[in-house]
Amino acid sequence: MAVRLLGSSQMMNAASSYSSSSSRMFVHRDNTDRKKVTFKSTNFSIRAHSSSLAGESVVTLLDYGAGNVRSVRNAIRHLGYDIKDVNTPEDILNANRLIFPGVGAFAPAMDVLNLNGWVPNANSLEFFSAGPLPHQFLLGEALIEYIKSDRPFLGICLGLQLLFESSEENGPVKGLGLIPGVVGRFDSSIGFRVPHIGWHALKIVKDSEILDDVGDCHVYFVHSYRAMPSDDNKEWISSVCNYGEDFIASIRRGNVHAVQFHPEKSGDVGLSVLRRFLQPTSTATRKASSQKASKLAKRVIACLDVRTNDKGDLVVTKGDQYDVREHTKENEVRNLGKPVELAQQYYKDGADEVSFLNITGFRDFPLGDLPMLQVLRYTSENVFVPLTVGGGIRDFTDANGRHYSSLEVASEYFRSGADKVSIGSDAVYAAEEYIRTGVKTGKTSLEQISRVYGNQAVVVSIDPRRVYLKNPDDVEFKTIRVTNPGPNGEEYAWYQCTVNGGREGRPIGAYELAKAVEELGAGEILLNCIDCDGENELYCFQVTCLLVPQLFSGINDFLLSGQGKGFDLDLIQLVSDAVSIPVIASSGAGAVEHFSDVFKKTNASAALAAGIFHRKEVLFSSASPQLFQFLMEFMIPIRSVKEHLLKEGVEVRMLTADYLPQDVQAEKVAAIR
Ligand code: 1PR
Repeated sequence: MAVRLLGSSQMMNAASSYSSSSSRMFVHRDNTDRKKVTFKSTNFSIRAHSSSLAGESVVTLLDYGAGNVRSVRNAIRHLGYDIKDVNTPEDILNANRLIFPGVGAFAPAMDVLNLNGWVPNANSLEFFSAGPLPHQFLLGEALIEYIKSDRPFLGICLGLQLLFESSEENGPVKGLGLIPGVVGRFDSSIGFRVPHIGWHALKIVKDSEILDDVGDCHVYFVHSYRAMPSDDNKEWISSVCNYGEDFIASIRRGNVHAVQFHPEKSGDVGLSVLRRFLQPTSTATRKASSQKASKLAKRVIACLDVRTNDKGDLVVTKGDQYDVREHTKENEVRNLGKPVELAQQYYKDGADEVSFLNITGFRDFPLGDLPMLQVLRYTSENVFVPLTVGGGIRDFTDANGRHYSSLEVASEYFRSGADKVSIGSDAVYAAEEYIRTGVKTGKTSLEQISRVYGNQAVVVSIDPRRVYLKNPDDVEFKTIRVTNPGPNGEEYAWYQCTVNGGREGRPIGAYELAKAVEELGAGEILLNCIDCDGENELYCFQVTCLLVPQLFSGINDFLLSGQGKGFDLDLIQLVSDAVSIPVIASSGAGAVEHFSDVFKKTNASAALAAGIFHRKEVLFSSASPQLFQFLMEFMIPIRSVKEHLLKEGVEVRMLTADYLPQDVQAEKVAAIR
C-alpha cells in the first residue's frame, strides 16, 4: 500500500501504519501517546559501492518533501552541481556526497527515516508504507551506516538535530543516536524570543574546513530547538553560538558535517560553506575569526508590495497609507519596477530578507496568480536569503466549485521557493473566533500551516490604524498613552486591526490580535501601521537634489540625517511586549535614524521598509552614467542603513564587500567628480 502525502502530518500517519506491520522495528508509546517507531540496533554491515550516477559533479539529496528544499537545490545548482534524489536506502549508500536538509518537525522526520523508501510524485511524495519490503534497509539505517563509515555528509538544521539521541520536540522522540545529547527548546522565559530567527556570528571552536570562509560573518538561523554542548559531545562540536545560553551551531567529525544554520539562506558566506563541503580540496586559506561575542543581529528587510497593474503586468508598487494609485488623471498603479530584478538588487545590496506581499490577494486567488509563483521561483534561483510571501493565504473555492485549502495555497508557495508565508486578513478572523470561543479548532490556516511546516514558517501580518481616545476606558481593547497627542489633544490610543488591505476595520486591537495569533501558532509578527505607511519626503528631496546639482553633495548627509516620520514606536513596543515571538517593525522608515530608533527604543527584532529602498530606483534611472554609477555604489540605502546602525552600536550583518577601506572609497568618488 502506498500513502500519498502532502506534508509532515501525513508522514506521521504513513510511518505509523508501516510500523505496525513491519518486523524490522520496535513500536513503543511515549508520553504523547503517539505510536512511535525506532530502529533495531544497526549491527549489520552494508557495503557501499559507487554508482555511475554518483559522479564528481553529482550531489545526493535526502529530501522528504516537508518544506522549502528548493533553496538548497538552487544553491547546489548555482555552485555547478547536479542533484540525485534519494528514493531508497540504496541511494544513500551509493552516494558520493550526501546533503540532508531536514525540514519540519523532529518526530515526522524520524518517522520518514523509519521508512524504507518512497516514490516521488509530481507534487508530493508517495511512501512505501506497508507490504513486502522492496528494500533491504530502512532509510535511517542506511543513513547511520553511511555516517559511521565516514562518508561525506552535510546535515542542515533538523539534519543536525536528528543525529542526536533524542528531541523534546513533540516528545521525547528518539533520534539516530550518533551524537550524545538531547535536543531541547530554547527557553523564552529568560527574555529571548523564540523561534531564534536571524543572523548570528559563530564562535568556531575547532577546525572545520567548511567554515573556513566564515570568519566573523553572520549566518542565518531559524529554529526553536537546539542541541547543547556537553562533555559527552564536545569532540563533535566545531562551533557554538550564544542565545541566552550556548548551543551547538555546527559539528564535524572526519567527513561528517552538520550545521544548525542554513547555508543556503546565508548569502555568499553560506554558499562558501556549501562550496567547501562540495570541494573539500579547495586550497583557499582560512579567514581569521576575532572570536568576539556576537548577539543576534537586527535584521533589515526589504519589502516588495506586488500587484498586477492596469496593463496586466506584475509590478512592484508602493502606497501612501495603502493607496497605490498615482494622483494623476490616468490614476495608474504606481510602478516601481520588476519584482525579480528588484529582489535581486536588494539581495546584492545586503537585505537580510526579502518579503513579497501580493496586495490584491484578498480578492484574487493566488494559485490563479501564476506570475507570482514564477516570481518566487526565479527569485529563489539567485537570492540566497530568506524569502517571505504573503497575500491571499486562505481557503478558496474557484469558479468551478473546486475547493483549495489555505494549506494547499501555502504549500504551493513553499514549493515555489518561499521560506515563510505571511497571513493577513485570515489571521484576524481566526483570532477573533479564538478570543470569542476560547477554542483552538486546529482548522484555521494559521494552525494548519504551522502544524505542518513549523511556526517559524508562519508570519502574521497586522495592518492596524491608530484610533485616538480621550479616555483609555472608552474601549475594551488595550490602550496606550501616546508619545504625541492626537489632533484634538487626545492622550490615548488603541490600534484597530484591519482586513482586505486596510479597507475594513475589525473589532480587535493589535495587542489582542498579536497575543491570540502567537497562541494559534504564529512564529513571527509583521507589524505594519497604516498611519505611518509610505512617507515620501525623502524621495522629493532626492529629486530636488538631482535637479539642483549644488545640492547633490548633500544627499548623503540627508540620508544620514533623516526627514521622514519613522516607525510608530508606541505601537511596536505595545506589540513586542504582548508576545515572545519576534516582531518585525514596518511602515514609515524615511531615514537611517528611524532604524536605530526602532532598535534602541523598542524590542523589535527586525525592521522592514519599502519606500526608502524603492524610490531611488526611479530616481537613479534619470541620472547620467557617472552619477548612476556613483549612486549605485555609495547611495545604496540598505548599506547606508546598516553602516549607520553599526556606528550606533547595533549589531547587524554586513556584506564582506561593505568593508571598503575609506581611501579606496575616496579615490572612487574623486574619479567620477
Ligand atoms: O490579507 O492575507 O491577503 O494579506 C495582504 C497583505 O498585503 C497584508 O500583509 C497587507 O499588509 C498587505 N497589503 C494589502 N494592501 C496593501 C496596500 O498597500 N494597499 N500593503 C498592502 C501593505 C505594508 C508594507 C509596506 C510597509 C513599509 N504594505 O508592505 O511595505 O508598510 O512601507 P514603507 O517603508 O514605505 O513605509 P492578506
